[in-house]
Amino acid sequence: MTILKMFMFFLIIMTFSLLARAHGGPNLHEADFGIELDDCNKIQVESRVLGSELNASNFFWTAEPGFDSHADTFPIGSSVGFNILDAMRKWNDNGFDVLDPNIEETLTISFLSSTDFVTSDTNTGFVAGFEIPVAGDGSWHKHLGYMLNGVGHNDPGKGIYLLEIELYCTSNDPNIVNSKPFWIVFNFGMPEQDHHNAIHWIEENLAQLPDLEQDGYIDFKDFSILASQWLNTSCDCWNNWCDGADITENGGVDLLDLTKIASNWLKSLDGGEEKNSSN
Ligand SMILES: [Ca+2]
Ligand SMILES: [Ca+2]
Repeated sequence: MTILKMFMFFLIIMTFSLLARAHGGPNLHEADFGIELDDCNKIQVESRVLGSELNASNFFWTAEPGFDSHADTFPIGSSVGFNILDAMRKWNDNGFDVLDPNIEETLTISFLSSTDFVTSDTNTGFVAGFEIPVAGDGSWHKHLGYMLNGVGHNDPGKGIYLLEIELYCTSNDPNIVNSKPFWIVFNFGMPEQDHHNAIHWIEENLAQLPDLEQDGYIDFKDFSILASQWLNTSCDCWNNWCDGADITENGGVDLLDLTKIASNWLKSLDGGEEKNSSN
């Protein structure tokens, strides 16, 4: 099948999948992120998105959600760290807008150990976080602190704020692969229904987003990667699920994966449609 024919086929599927798209109910969990390693030693975070609450009476600070793993998950002597993957974003009722750290709110992530106090702040994009050693039994159960900062000496504005992070492990024997991106959605002063809606939007969009070439938009570039792997049945975690084209991670690139692209066609992170195909 040529790419053009396949694309026509794809447009038909897209029409049907959009018509059939179901909307589930809100699903808010406020517990720790469970973490484990998969067969390829990649860090798996059990929930891709969790909610958290911030209050002025607690200085816009929280230590929830935390992280937890079983014993023997990580090599003893290694450390687990995190990276901030993007600027903080704020819910706009349809998606999330990027915040400018020079004139809008930022978030400080901190950890106090017996010997050290370490912090990392959100900025305009990627920020390397910090590492905390694995416990003597190979587990990693930690609660980082999260503080929402206003501009200058002002309190932060009410809103629903989004933090995107990943986890990594310093072990190189075995080599451990970074987690997928995951999200914490902080609510400061907004109705709980709005918080539910924002978390639900992440679950329906970012957590499922088949952004194969990772530019924040689902478009023909992503479709082309899927087309180049079409009907490949040897996808596994060792080849990164056929370069991501096996979106469902069931071993093959087929109609199920094509439907995932179709149902997210032209979606972007701010909830709007792609403005320009060169973006
Ligand atoms: Ca893309
Ligand atoms: Ca698949």
